[in-house]
Amino acid sequence: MTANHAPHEPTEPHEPREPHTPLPPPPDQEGPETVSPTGQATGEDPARVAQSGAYLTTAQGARLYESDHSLKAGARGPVLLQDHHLREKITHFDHERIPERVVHARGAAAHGVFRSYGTASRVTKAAFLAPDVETPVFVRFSTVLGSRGSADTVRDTRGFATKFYTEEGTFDLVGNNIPVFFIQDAVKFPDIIHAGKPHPDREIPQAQSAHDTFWDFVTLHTEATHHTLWNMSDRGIPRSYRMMEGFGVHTFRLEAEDGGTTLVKFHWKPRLGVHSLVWEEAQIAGGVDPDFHRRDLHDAIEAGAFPQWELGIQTFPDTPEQTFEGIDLLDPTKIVPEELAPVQPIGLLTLNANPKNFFAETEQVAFHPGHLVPGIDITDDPLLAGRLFSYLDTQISRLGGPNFAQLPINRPHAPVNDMHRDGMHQTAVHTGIAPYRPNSLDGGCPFLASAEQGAYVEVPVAVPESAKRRVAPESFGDHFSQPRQFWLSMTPTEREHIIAAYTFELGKCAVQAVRERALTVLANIDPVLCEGVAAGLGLPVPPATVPFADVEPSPALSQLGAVWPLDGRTVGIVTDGTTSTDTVRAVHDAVDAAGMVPLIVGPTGGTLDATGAPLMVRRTFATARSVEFDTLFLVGAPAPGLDARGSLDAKAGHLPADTPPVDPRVTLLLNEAYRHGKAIGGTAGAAGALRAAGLPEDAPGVVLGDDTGAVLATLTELLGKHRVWQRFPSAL
Ligand code: HDE
Repeated sequence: MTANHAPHEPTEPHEPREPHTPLPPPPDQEGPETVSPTGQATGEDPARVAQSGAYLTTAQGARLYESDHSLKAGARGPVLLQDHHLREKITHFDHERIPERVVHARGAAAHGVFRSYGTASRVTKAAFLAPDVETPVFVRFSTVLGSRGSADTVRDTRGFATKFYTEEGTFDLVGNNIPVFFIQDAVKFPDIIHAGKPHPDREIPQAQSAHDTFWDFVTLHTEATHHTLWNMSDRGIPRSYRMMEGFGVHTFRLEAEDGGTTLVKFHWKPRLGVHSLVWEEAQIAGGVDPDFHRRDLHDAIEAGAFPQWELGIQTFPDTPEQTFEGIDLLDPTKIVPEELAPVQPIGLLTLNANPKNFFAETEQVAFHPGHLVPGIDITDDPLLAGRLFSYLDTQISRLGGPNFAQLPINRPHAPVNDMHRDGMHQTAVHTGIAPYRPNSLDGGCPFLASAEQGAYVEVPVAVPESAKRRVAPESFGDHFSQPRQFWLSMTPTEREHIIAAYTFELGKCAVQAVRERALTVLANIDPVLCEGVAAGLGLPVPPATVPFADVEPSPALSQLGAVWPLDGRTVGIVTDGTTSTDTVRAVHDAVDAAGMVPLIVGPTGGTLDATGAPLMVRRTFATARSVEFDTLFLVGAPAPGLDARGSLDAKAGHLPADTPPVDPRVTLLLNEAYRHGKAIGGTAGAAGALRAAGLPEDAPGVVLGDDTGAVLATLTELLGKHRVWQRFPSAL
């Protein structure tokens, strides 16, 4: 038997023949220890047990001598039913899939750590929020509507669910990237989801809100207006999971050591800022790289550009009214503007390890807003109440029974002694004979804890005295003032994007009455919005049916204006295979040193070695598409060389005579990057490629020159603002 491979040692091209023990999982990927009912470790980590020994075996551990052929009556005879290995292998395969999540089916996740600043300790006794406590976390991001295999970049809300494995038990913060929700009462959840999901007859469209049933529902049910407006804004198409905010949405109640309570809303603030795709980019990415966000998260973590978010809270006095500045804190369709209640940072989340097995971790992780720890309690938000039921219930059908908390990714890091027994997929071997209490036969174990010993004790909030009724509070009836506030808080460019999004989505609706009703809703938000969309649809502008609320804009809602770090941003270094590789390398290394990801794009695969030291090509003109790059740097004169294709463009006669032939794929790359507001830099020789693409050299955000350091410095500055916003002229 040989020694194990070092983890990254290149493997041999042929199948190794000599048996050796399987590689152990890297330390950060080991599952937490299994703990018995009496708090003792119950043996080996199942992740290891699942793959031990050097030989291929049946599920029962019998070694196999052959696994490529079924057992047959002779080489050409029938396959025999007695082939237990065939039957076991196929049967297991037949059951490999579990039901996908009914919502949030498409997701990507990462491991990380949360370090608390301790600033929350004045309002909560939660131990993981005490100063400098580090808590392991697992975070899953998701889209809502699409199936497991749907594209990442669709227009949708994104899930942002965090599992904190605290010493007092697991706390799940199951939030979204949009701070409000479509409905105010859980009983409406099947309605909004049925409306958003594909039509039940043809099961289309996939992962889209641009269809009649969605718009039918949200225009009849106007409490959805605020969330829908956020969806139609750039928030609906994030550039990256790393560049989204997260929100707990509901108001929670924190309890301090002295029993004092505070109402709070949770916010995640990304260190990289909040950035979005432009719609055409999102659509192209949906085709050329449906895994765009999943890949981005994975690659950033692999490259060591660990994404970070600050967790913050808005705090409000816990008054009997549960309102703040007139805003009903129990209404999940309302925000509290940050200008009224600043977000106070309480800790830092860093995602630093990718899952090793998608199914075991990302797919099997089970979140639940009812996973709470002492110091964090719920409020009477009626949407939250329904969620407290739904998440536990859904895991039972999705994960096949009530024992899903035993799956490695779901196991609490606190000792578990719950007296639950048996059930489907029970993997613990419980000991003792008295899983009930009170008992004397197991020595009275386990014991109840007092609040001082860390028991979860609900805050004894008074319940309002009232008759049972199926009604909502009056304040829940205001559906338009905050959508108007959001609209007024947007910059002209963001407003243009919103108008374009509504026009696209409603343009995809076939039913005229739905489009007309949608315009009536928009008329109640703002006339400019309504007129813009009506013009695009070719429909008359209806009058508003409610008076406009007198609201102040909240500048914190706009994504534009600030300058952000560039960690993990992708720079496409496009070259032609004839330029000195030393020049290309210099640009590559400078990009790398700036914390960004340099990707060399060449005419073909392999190595560039025109002059200078050889350099590997990472993308070719055939595999590169603009959406992958945040900015382009053209080195040399890409790309004469592919004469046959390149000269086609020049011959077409629409270019100046001195225009060099340029590969049309490079032209496309440049055109798309330009249209999507991306900065484009290059050496002086790249001017011809820009001309061939019909782009002016002096356009905003285009910078050429042979001082590559200076060009990169300008590109970096532009990229800090995310896009060259001047390329989106706005009439608004
Ligand atoms: Fe969810 N939601 N939800 N939701 N939700 C689920 O639980 C549900 C709501 C959110 O990465 C399901 O395990 C109801 C708001 C995220 O695994 C299900 C209602 C918010 C995820 C469920 C809501 C969310 C889910 C599907 C209205 C933001 C993905 C699979 C009362 C605060 C978690 C599952 C992951 C998933 C029910 C509304 C966020 C069916 C009934 C509001 C991020 O239980």
